[in-house]
Amino acid sequence: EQQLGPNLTFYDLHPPATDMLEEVTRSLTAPRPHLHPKYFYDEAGSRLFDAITTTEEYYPTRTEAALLARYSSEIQAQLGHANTIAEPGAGSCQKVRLLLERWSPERYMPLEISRDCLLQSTRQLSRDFPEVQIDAVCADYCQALSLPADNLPGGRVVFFPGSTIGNFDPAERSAFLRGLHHLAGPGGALLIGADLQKEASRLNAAYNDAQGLTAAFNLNALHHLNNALGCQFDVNNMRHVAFYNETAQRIEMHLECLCDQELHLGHHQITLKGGTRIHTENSYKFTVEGFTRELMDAGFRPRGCWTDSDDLFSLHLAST
Ligand code: AVI
Repeated sequence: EQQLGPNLTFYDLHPPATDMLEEVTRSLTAPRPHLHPKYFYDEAGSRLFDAITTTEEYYPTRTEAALLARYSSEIQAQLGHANTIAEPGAGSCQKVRLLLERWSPERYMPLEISRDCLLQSTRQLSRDFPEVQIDAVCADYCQALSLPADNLPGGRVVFFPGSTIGNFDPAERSAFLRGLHHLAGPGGALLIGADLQKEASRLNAAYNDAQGLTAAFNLNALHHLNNALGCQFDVNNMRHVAFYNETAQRIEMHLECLCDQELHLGHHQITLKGGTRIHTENSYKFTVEGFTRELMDAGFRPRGCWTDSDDLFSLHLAST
């Protein structure tokens, strides 16, 4: 525990370093080659993601922001007094600013695996919100979710925006929602964003923007692996593929090899044949009823749901 400013405390839970080489080797040599979406987010990837959120086609971020701006007081009324806002995977801590302004909580607890990102964003935040105590926790998701749930009066509001929940597969998702229930603690609540099912054309456009930012974001995972592991992906001969899988109700992103790719993974050399697809992300899309059911299955009591007039995106409030 380190005091970094009058209202900024830093807690380092020392997230365990994963063996990236081992993990990537295993997933690229699997019968269906895949990569975990976390590999999108090196520095360049995080910048590309921010750029995606400003494109015309990618509606989730701005639609959710508009919902938060429009309904923040209604949500607060449902909540009672929100003493603490906890945010797993807080990243740049941008989205929470509106809630800090409007709800004036006593404490904000961002949980983030990237130490640099956490330090940078909370230093600025603590200056902008001198009246909010910021407890910055460097931890990975799993550690974060098993933190001791102290009984703060009025409970804790867990904020999980962006429909990041859609990037978890169904089994992981239900375990993760249970983890969020634990993190919120007794008398706590969850405010979570979930992207909604809609016409395939709209979804396909959102993941195939005309500027090619989503393609660059997907391909950047390979630059990341080249830089970190020296894999020698020939990125110019890989192609971004994204489509809505209606049966599974999810966007799938893949990277397709346009020719054979000879990869160096530590002491091993592997070949991915031309035409092979590496599955890099799923982004599940929900119905209000379906997502409400998932919240209930994780032990939450639904308190409210807000959607935009085009039913693009939903914000759900649930109590523990
Ligand atoms: C972070 N996550 C919610 C984004 C999504 O839409 O699933 C990641 C993303 N992938 C492509 N574009 C954006």
